[in-house]
Amino acid sequence: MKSGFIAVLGLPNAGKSTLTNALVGEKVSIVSWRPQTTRDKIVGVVNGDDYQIVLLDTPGIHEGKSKLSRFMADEVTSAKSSSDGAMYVLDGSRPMDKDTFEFIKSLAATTPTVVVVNKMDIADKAVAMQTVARLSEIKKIEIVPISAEKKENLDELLSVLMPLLKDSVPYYPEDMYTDKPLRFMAGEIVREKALKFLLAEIPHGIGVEVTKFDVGEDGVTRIEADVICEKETHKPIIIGKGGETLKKISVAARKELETLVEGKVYLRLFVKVKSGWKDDGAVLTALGYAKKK
Ligand SMILES: Nc1nc2c(ncn2[C@@H]2O[C@H](COP(=O)(O)OP(=O)(O)OP(=O)(O)O)[C@@H](O)[C@H]2O)c(=O)[nH]1
Ligand SMILES: [Mg+2]
Repeated sequence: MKSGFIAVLGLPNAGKSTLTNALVGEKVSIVSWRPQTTRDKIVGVVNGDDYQIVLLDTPGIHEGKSKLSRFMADEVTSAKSSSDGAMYVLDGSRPMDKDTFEFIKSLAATTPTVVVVNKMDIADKAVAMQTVARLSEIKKIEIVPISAEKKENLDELLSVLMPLLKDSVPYYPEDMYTDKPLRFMAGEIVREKALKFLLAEIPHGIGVEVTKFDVGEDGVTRIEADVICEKETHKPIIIGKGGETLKKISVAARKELETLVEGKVYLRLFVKVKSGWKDDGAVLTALGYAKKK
């Protein structure tokens, strides 16, 4: 039996969470077309007959000054330091910049690294080949072109991840594919739908706090959550004309939550303004964006 922790690293929007979900075969991490979707280190467990890979999906690396940005950066550092190897995910549809090349080079010097060239389904082959050619200058890395969205070449990816694992019993029970409770997943699903239905810059300023998560004797799961935004002017935009936008978010979230809990869900969303919440320790703790002791 071989098992190991693999940190999933890369720039915002590269497809780290899409890939994590594809390998796990379950949705453990939310996905959106906007950068900086993932905020926490998310565990996704891949079980095979004789192996277990514990993926640590991470927030895309970006510069930011808020306490939330620092929390996100710490989550990446912690994933890196607690893993046996790294999977660096690149958006293969864009030319690789010099900083990324240097980052991968220094990563590979300290950690067994597999570089994943993702989005091959939409990539210009010449651009992707150029990236692969440049990367092959780096010693000791494996390079695998894939499409996470289309689930292409994932078997090849798994086979190059195998040597990064250690002889070890599995870390997680076979039926456990993530470590986060349903309550956390509920907040994330609401945030994913908010990212989907809201325009412009507002989504980056959104946090979701689940204030109630009860399973009643009638089997119905009652969930209440606050959608937190930064500015008074954002509130009517999130609610929408006649409550239309919030309704869209709520309906889409409820549908997915019902699949997740395998039962009926009542979901109530409230919009709250908390200016500067990304720097407010108490709010960050309530949202789970604080170091666990
Ligand atoms: N065409 C195509 N799109 C992809 C692929 N993988 C991911 N995407 C899209 O790329 C966008 C970003 O995907 P995510 O998985 O959220 O990216 P991420 O790296 O986790 O982003 P952050 O959490 O913000 O760091 C989404 O719109 C995905 O649907 C792929 O293989 N092909
Ligand atoms: Mg992500």
